This record gives sequence, structure tokens and C-alpha cells, in this order.
Amino acid sequence: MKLLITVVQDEDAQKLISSLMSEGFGVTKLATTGGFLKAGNTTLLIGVDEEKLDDAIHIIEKVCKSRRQMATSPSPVAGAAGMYVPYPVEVTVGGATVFVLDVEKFLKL
Ligand code: 2BA
Repeated sequence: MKLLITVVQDEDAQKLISSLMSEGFGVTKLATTGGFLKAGNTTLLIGVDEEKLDDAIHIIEKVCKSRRQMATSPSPVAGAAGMYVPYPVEVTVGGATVFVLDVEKFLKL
């Protein structure tokens, strides 16, 4: 068995959960915050049998679209008056960040 720790944008989360569940995958949703944007995102824990791993990844890929978004840099540059001012940067968000882990044991007690 594998565990997919999948970070997605809030906008994509509900559709992804529905798509996964309709194909029989078990999903746990966690409300999380990205370290860079400091904005809410969603992390899904998805336990899958190894032979279904590619199917799950295919669904994630299909549902989660990447997009460009303006963000305020958390590493401000020094302004003219010697003050630190945040500056806007364009980042690509969305898609999905997926960690695939081996599951040593899966128990329901
Ligand atoms: P955030 O940390 O809020 O990052 C949001 C997006 O900002 C990132 O999208 C990336 O496009 C951009 N970004 C992140 N760090 C940056 C930097 N130092 N300079 C410029 N742009 C930067 P993704 O890479 O798709 O990541 C989406 C979310 O997935 C992240 O939200 C974070 O919550 C999680 N994530 C990504 N890589 C991770 C990792 N190695 N470990 C744990 N969580 C991770």
C-alpha cells in the first residue's frame, strides 16, 4: 500500500475529493497553510493499493490545474527610506504537490 500526501489549492479540493471517492479511493482532508504564500491550501491523505496508484495520480493530474497568481514576497527588499517594503511576485500555484510514501502497515481497529 502507498500513502499519497497531496497538497492542492482549496479551489480544487472539493472536486478532487468527489472524483477520488467516486472511484472508490479513501480520502482524509486536512486544512493546511503553505509556507511561502502563507495562504490556506488543502492536504489530502489518500491510502491506495499499489496497483491503483497510477489511477489515483491520473485523477489528481486531471482535476488540479496550475495557474499564475500574484503574491507578496515574504522576503522584502529595502525601500528608499531604509524601510523594508514587501514587493509583488508572480508565482505558479495549483497543480498538485504529491509525496508518495510506502505504508508499512494499514490497520483499522
Ligand atoms: P506554498 O509554500 O504557499 O507555495 C505556493 C507556491 O509558491 C509554490 O507552488 C511555488 O510555485 C511558489 N513558491 C514556493 N516557494 C517559493 C520560493 N521560495 N520562491 C518563489 N516561489 C515559491 P507549489 O510548488 O506547487 O507548492 C504548493 C504548496 O505545496 C506549497 O504552498 C506548500 O504548501 C506545499 N509544498 C510544496 N513543496 C513542498 C515541500 N517540499 N514540502 C512540503 N510542502 C510542500
